[in-house]
Amino acid sequence: MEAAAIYHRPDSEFAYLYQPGDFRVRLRTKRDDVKEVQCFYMDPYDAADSYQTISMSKIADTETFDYWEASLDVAHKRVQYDFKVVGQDGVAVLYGDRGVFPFAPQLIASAGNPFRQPYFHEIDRFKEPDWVRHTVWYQIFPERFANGDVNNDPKGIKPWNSELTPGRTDYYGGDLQGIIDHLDYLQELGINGLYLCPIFKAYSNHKYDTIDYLEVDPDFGDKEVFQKLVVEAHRRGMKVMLDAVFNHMGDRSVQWQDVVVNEQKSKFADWFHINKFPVAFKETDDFEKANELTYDTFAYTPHMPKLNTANPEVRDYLVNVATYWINEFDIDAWRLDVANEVDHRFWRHFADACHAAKKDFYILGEVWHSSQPWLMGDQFSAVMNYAFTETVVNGFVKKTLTPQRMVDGLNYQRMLYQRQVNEVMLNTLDSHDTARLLTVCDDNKDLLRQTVAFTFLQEGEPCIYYGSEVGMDGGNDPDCRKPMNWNEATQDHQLFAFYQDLIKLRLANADLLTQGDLEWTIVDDQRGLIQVTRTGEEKQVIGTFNLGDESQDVSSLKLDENQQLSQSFVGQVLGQQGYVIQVKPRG
Ligand code: ARE
Ligand code: CA
Repeated sequence: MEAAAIYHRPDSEFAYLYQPGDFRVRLRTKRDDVKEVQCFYMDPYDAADSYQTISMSKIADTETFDYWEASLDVAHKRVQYDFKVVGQDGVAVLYGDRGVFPFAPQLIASAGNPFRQPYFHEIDRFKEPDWVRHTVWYQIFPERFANGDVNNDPKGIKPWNSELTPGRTDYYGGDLQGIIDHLDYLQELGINGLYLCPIFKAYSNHKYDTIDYLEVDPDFGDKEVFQKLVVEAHRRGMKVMLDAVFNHMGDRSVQWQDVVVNEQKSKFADWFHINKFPVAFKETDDFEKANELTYDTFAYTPHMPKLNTANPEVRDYLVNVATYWINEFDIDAWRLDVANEVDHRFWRHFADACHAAKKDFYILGEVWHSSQPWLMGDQFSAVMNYAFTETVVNGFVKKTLTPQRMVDGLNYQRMLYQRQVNEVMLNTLDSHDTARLLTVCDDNKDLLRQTVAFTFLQEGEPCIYYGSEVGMDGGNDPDCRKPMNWNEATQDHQLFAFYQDLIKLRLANADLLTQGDLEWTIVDDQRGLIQVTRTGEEKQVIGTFNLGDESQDVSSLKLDENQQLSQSFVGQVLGQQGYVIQVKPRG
């Protein structure tokens, strides 16, 4: 047995309070190397009376690892624990805080060896906002969704055209009133979470170069309209998430302009990361990129000077912005722009202030890679799960991963986080920063439907990027930001119905699809078949997908023919890009 591969770490995704009183321990071992794992645990101050043992179950495996988990019934608020690990070769070791030892019963729980969870503090527990589990998100780029008020149109807007690639500096007049006017449309679609890209006063059409965090951009309307949007959304059972751009400000802000003029003497000199005065840069032919910058920015975009969030003045200013929109407008969540480049201490202050303002507030970080440092319960609730959904796209669409490798990748990422974190991740297959899924699918709508259907069965919440539901396409930014297609004649109504059905299924089984067991009941590279089975208290949702390039006879699976959520499934034959989703009583 590969004892060196055995891994556990206390106070991490390997040992955590899932829910009050439900303490989960995980162990990682080399794939197929271990046949059983037992956990011995007790209260360190009452070992004799509290000693218990439990056998751990294998909950996931990847190409290299097996993952074991158990829920310890811990009556007291402390626990010490160690593991008996038995290899396929019969070798047994005891694994604890001091490493691995040849197993001997008298070693169990001996003074020096067990791991410790010193004391369970509810305040430390990762508390997910439960409402997020019952949400399907819809992302809106406000400038391009709907023009509800021509009086706020910027000068020189282009005619509303959902076919043409917008220019980087084009305006079409989208605004908040336009969103209000289409809340019934969104309610008919069935989504119940609005994720808006930035709406505060800023210079560009994307508003990521903020001028004033405490004003709605006049192109989009004003605070009164925004208040109405929130009220109307809440009336329809929709939550509202805004975009907090705290990594940087726009260079047309009062603060930055003061630095340009007064240099070191400016009272905002320490609000930014300035390396040399005067602040300057050398233009390049790409106006988003500059050379010889004397200050830090987002990417190398001179128009986005990076904020010094370690400065208490900046921290207080931004935390005040965060709580202002919660207290005055009752928003439900913040999406954090470039979240991974802002310091952790700031995010802890920010999170405490948001939760003080609204207990079940949702904090979603934009992080495109593994995000454990932000997801231990003191900063974010979740991240935009790009890493996860890129694995889905690589398996279903780009075929750079076999079904097995894709499942391995999904499991690997699931095991990076505590269970309740995975249950509130935002799973988006495309966004304002990526090409649209239909374009990535090369306009193959069957393939799009199959990929989306699979994503709707995962633990995290799906997010639909505006216009996907009516078949909009688009390449990378800015082509993925074309004005919404409101032309009934060219909207894909079949696709709309597909999304409606999927959203209905998701919300009707939200508890099961977020918290139910997840088992890969079929992963067959030869036939290109994947089946994921989600199991709740009374029901199961079983999704079977054909990722191969041939039809497959699946009669042995006895899939129910008259499943309304299926594609290319006839006579127990599952065609290419076929899928069938069954909901049935627990077997
Ligand atoms: C402009 C150009 C883009 C170019 C970008 C960066 O249009 O083609 O890629 O500059 O040089 C906003 C506007 C963008 C504009 C940008 C700069 O919406 O149109 O893009 O400002 O002026 C990384 C960051 C991630 C960031 C993306 C864009 O990690 O945080 O880059 N996303 C947020 C917002 C954007 C916004 C900004 C940041 C700036 O969502 O809309 O851009 O406030 C890989 C990497 C990721 C990388 C990702 C996308 O996956 O792992 O780290 O994201 O590609 O490039
Ligand atoms: Ca307008």
